[in-house]
Amino acid sequence: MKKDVLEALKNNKDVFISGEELSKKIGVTRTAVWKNIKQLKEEGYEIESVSRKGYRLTTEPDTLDANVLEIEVASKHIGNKIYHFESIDSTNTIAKKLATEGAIEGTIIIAEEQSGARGRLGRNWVSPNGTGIWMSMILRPNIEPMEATKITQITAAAVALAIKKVTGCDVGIKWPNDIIINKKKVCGILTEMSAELNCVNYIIVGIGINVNMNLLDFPEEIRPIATSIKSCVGESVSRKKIVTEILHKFEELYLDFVVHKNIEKSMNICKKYSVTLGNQVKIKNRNKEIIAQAIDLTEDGQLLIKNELGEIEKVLSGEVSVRGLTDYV
Ligand code: BT5
Repeated sequence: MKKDVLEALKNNKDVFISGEELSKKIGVTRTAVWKNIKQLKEEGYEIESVSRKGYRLTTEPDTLDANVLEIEVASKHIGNKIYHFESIDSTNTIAKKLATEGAIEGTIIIAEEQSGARGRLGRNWVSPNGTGIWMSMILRPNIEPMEATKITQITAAAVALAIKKVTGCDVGIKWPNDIIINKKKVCGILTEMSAELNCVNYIIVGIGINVNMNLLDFPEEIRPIATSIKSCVGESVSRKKIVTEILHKFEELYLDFVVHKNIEKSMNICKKYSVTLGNQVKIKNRNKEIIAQAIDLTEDGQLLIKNELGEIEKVLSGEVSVRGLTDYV
């Protein structure tokens, strides 16, 4: 019911709506409306109340509360169901559990803080409380397991566009799973999958974005390579706006791919924002390290490189560092 009160206030932003109107709209007593308004105020909503005029929502807190996000995202697909946690080990782990239990495509898991967040290859992902976006999406695309790399590219494209639109920051995509601002990593994407030989059961896409932390908030070991949106903008930015924009953009590009089999739009965005293409890269795979020139992305989301012998090779995965970025060692 709190969600209904909030939705009605948000739909009438900047104008007053009377307690009577609210109670009729939602189908509850005026006392119940008042109690919910009181609760919303305690949660940080600034709601003006004037006798004979009613209530008016003036300021909203930057909460990632599931009710609020569901209203904001207002999608029947990506974001149709949102779970919000104060603190959990990893949104990807919870997402996997929910997917195994049958959660539908588009379910989102989001947390204020993660205690055991993962990067690729079991690496650690720093996720402090309240300052970032730590979320996972459950997807059930009807694609071949080999195509999962495309989902990472679609996500990178959606995140880059969303950050650019909400903040105006100059973003770059470092193939395959990083978003870069000012040569440093602002976001990492972790795509995990459960599949049979020829079909995907589910894919979990984890997205970690440093939003409102100051550089000194990062542990010393990642300070040289990590940045936040706040450091770019100069002030705090609404996480809710960024999440909403990501989910909208992702839904558009993802449906283009799974329904219309069109990946071109996403790949063009990945190419346009790429900080990898045209640069010298170092690729580490198991014990091998090669230096090459990154020249293109394939339709499948793989990287095309020209090695030192002038031969063209396809890179499917692996550690890629790009000359000019802070993690190039
Ligand atoms: C990634 O791995 O970049 C994928 C990160 C995905 C995190 C999200 S958060 C929500 C969801 N739930 C999870 O448990 N995970 C996902 P990789 O490319 O392997 O990069 C990991 C490396 O990035 C680490 O070894 C550090 O060097 C660096 N790193 C760790 N935390 C960082 C941070 N907050 N910002 C920038 N760099 C970081």
